[in-house]
Amino acid sequence: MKSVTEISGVPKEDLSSIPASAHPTAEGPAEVAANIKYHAQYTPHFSPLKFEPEQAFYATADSVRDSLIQRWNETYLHFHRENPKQTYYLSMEYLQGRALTNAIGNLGITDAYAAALNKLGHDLENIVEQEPDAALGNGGLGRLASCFLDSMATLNLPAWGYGLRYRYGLFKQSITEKGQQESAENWLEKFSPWEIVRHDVVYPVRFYGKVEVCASGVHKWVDGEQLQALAYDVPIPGYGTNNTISLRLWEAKAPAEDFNLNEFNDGQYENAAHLHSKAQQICAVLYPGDAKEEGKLLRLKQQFFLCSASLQDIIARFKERRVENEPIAWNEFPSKVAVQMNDTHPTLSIPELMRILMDDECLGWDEAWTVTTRTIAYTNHTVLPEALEKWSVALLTKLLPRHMEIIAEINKRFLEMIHSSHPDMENKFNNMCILDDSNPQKPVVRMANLCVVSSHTVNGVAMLHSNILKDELFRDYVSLWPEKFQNKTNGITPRRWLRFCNPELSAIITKWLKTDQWVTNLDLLRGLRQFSDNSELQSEWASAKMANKIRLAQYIFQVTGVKVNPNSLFDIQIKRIHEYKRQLLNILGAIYRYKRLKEMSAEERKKVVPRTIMIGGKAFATYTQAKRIVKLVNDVGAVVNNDPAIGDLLKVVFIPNYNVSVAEILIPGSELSQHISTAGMEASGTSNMKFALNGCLIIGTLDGANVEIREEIGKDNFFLFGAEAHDVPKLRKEREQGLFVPDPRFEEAKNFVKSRAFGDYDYTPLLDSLEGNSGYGRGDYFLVGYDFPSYMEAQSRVDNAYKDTKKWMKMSILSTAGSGKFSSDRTISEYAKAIWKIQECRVP
Ligand code: 26Q
Repeated sequence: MKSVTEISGVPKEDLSSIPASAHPTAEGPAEVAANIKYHAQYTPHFSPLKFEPEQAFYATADSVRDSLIQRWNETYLHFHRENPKQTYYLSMEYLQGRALTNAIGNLGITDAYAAALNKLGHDLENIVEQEPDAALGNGGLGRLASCFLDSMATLNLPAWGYGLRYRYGLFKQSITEKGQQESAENWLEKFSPWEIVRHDVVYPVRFYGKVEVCASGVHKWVDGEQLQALAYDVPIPGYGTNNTISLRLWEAKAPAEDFNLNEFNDGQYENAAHLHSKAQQICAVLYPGDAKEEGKLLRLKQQFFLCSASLQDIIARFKERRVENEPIAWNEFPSKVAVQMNDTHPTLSIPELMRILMDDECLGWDEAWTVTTRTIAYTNHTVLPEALEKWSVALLTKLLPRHMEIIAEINKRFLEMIHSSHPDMENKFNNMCILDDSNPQKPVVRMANLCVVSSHTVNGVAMLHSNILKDELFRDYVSLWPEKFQNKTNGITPRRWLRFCNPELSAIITKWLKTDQWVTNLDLLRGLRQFSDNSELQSEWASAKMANKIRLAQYIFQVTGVKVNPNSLFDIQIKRIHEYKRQLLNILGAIYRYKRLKEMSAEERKKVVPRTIMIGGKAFATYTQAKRIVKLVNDVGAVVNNDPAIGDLLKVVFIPNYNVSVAEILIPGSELSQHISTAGMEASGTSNMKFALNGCLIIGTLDGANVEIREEIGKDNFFLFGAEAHDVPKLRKEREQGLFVPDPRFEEAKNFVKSRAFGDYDYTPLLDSLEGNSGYGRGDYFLVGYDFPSYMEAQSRVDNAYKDTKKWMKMSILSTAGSGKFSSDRTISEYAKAIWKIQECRVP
């Protein structure tokens, strides 16, 4: 048989000279090439007769996987021997994106792989694009979890992640005449080279059943149905270290013996595999629609599945690592284990840990409670009432009868404690209790309250957000436990979000700082400040930005067919589509700009700064109002972009199917980005940090992490507008009283839409959300109208600043220079020190 590469696409040299031999720890180009060729031939996923980019990607990934597995084994062994306290990050979401560039970058073998692929007739840049995104998350919360893993590994912390291995990730978005369409994102269609299936790590997980009380008084959860959780480990390499940690993703499967061969042979195929198909449902999709009861039940099953499997695994490890033959010292559990809950989604780990300790390990309530509350901590990511999880008591009782008993007991004991120790707080019961039976027909469990009562630490994700938690949402608890509440301002990994996605700018930074240490010590970026006026740096900075803008323009043309001018101001808003994020404010601003442009004389138009407005993001499939916003952006684009009178002066582009990989193209090419949520509603935001780090200026409200970004980069370098969080309730009230007087420009923009300037689609329900005087979602709850004039005024400041290129470049350099604080390395160090109490455990 011919060797694979001899018959590949366009061989650059005589490929037959490259042996197909295994070099699992290869670091030089020749050995790497041989190892890639080895995988193409001996662990093929396709016919070995082909070596097109896709085949080359899988062979390359398999080769990188060799290096990862080696380090990952060493890390596990090292942690096992050292037995340090370890953190387990529980999250229903991880937005990992692609792994290849990140893996070879973190391992420091990018050049070797680029050279090796060249030898094999391929281009690294082209190969990495073959990889589908792993999108096991929605947005900020999932991406945060992924950035955290990168930092935990890089900081050599004994920590790892637990999640679910969804068969289909976040839906794929396409845009048609009707607006957003969703289709399944089959990221596992081919297979994932980055996971290691662990047939040795399997746990039973029970649903339904009943509670029996033994003669000893011990409760036992029995019967119901049992599935199995099977582990898939994804190695997470740190940057510039051997430490490689695990993201352990659980998959549900039915026990093998549950396949009924007799039924199958009898032709009853569906019955025979009944439990198998039930198991498949659990990890089928991220966020099953929950309009119906079935959807709610499935989501609850997913949450419990994650909690139960992870805790069994954590406890097994705790037992495995104790001194041989010694009894289990449960009081030491919290000095070996820290569990962090990413929002309330893994809350069931609280009653599940209690249940295991009491019912399986025979601890008493008090002892179990001490262990649980010293182990578990909770991060809150939202104050929006509709995003605070509530589960119906009926549903919990049916699916998890023993857990419901335990939750009720936690509630009862909490209320008794208040009654006896803080009788003055009894009037706060309604706010603080875990069980809410204000509607006796449908009592619910408030998961956030359960988390606050049962965690040793509760944190918000930006200073402003943490203060809102303390002053409003959790105010009553603060008087009970002031020490419990902390802030941990979010961060992003500088590896993915600067070093790898923006190599041009990275090289300039390294050159001027005379070190590349900033990649792991982002505060060093501050050193750029002294050069912010330097015209040589400014011109290098400008050319890097231009190169990235050109690349972005090409991408836009490829996915939308719209030609945008790289000399226009690139203005971007990318995030989940939500009314509180106010993409509607952005597009109404664009509509007003368009209308003005049309009314201008040719002479006036000459003074206008050309602008390309890009908006991207997915709307939840059942969120009708958000989908109308997507439709409006696309309709406006269709008119504006084809208006010959406007030309390059304005383009409005909707970027379809926004995801991590798309963000990696958009962010480096951005000049202005919009973070314009109604003040007090965005817990933190993390894309604001990514943009600022890449030298993009921000137009934004005093919300979430914007507040701290503005402080770090300097007030003069931030285009601030809008109401402040503490004014919002008063403004809403004034609105209810009919005191709001809209700005004429706002009326003009809305009327332009009403005039059907952008097509026949009926935008009445969307525009109506900006009218009226009362009620959630009506009466302009998100204050778009109130903030509009101040937004437009800030946009004029943007245009003026952009006319002065030197000034703009200086601001851009200062944005990057001021972004050091927003490294997830800083965030994770703070968690490690103040919440988890864990220390570095570096693999030699
Ligand atoms: C709630 C109830 C029922 C079903 C689903 C949910 C649900 C699901 C996902 C609630 C919230 C989420 C996701 C929230 C999220 O992504 N929050 C973002 O977290 C980021 C990281 O901290 C912050 O930067 C963002 O400000 C915040 O919106």
